[in-house]
Amino acid sequence: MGLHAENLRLLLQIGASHCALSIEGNNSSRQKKLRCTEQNSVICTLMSFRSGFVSIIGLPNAGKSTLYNKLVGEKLSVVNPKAQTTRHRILGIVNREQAQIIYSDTPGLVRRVSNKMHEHMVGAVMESLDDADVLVYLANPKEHNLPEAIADRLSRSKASLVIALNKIDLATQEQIEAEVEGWRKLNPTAVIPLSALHGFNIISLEQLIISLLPEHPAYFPEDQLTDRTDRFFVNEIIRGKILTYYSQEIPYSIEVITQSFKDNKNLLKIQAEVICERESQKAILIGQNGRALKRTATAARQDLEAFFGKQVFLEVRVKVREDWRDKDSSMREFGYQND
Ligand SMILES: Nc1nc2c(ncn2[C@@H]2O[C@H](COP(=O)(O)OP(=O)(O)O)[C@@H](O)[C@H]2O)c(=O)[nH]1
Ligand SMILES: [Mg+2]
Repeated sequence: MGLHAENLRLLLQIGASHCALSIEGNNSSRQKKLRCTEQNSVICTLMSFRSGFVSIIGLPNAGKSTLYNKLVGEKLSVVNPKAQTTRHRILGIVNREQAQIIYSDTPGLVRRVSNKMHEHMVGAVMESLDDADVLVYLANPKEHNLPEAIADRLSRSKASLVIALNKIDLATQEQIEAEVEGWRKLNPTAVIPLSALHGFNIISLEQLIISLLPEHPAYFPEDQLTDRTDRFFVNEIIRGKILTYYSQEIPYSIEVITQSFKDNKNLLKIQAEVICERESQKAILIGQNGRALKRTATAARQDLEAFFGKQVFLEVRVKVREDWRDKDSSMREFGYQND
């Protein structure tokens, strides 16, 4: 395994033959003891560093983005009761003393692929399955089996499978025990009940995940939180507000692009465009006397200020681009390619 000097954690213990340090429980076998010839009679315990990719997958509304934000410790992903809130794969990088965990939030498994954007969303899930060292399948209460497409793909995957039963705050102890037993029959590496919303069992899940990661040096620098740009998060935060404030087809028909992002020390100046598919949608988005858009932009600005930790000046316009969800050119422009 390509262990790199920078990523090794050396524990020096003078005169002792063993140094107890563990990420969790029973991992003494993973500790390698070295005798350092340069330092007379010093025993070094070499603790392996672990790093790898963890994909959170599941049906729409399972709570994947909620869990992802909890694990990453930042609100990187939009959470909303409406299905298909997450459109892209977003990497969230967590650094611990002995490990770097790279989480992927993924779009929910779309049952009916009806446009190019859906194709992209399915592609993003499949890509995250192929890369993963650990797969966390987040199940809803009363869900008893993996979706066929996932089960099929998993049979060919080398990743460890963790079944996480979410929303246990909505279930009784007996129901949870019965569901854990049911899922164990599929022989996953582990089954863990949790509540992403209430932060229950999240630390245990992280410890379990670390124990399943391969020994590997960190993939990303320690100060990097994600693979996405500031502009991407601006788009997502504005889109999140549109999901909240509009109904029916509007949230599914829009895209947001940041036209300009200027960081002037204490003030961020942001100009963004909301792209919709029809004039009628534009009218709804703007609302009477611009009231609907104003409300959306104000809420987005507040979230942007919290996210970036500084004052934000936000300008939002609405534009029509017919059928953008089915055009290759728009797909490329809006970052819907699986690479
Ligand atoms: N009661 C309950 N609701 C949850 C829990 N986790 C997530 N939710 C809710 O489920 C909905 C969908 O969450 P989201 O993270 O967007 O799901 P995703 O589509 O799988 O990414 C939101 O309204 C969340 O607040 C949980 O542990 N308990
Ligand atoms: Mg989501």
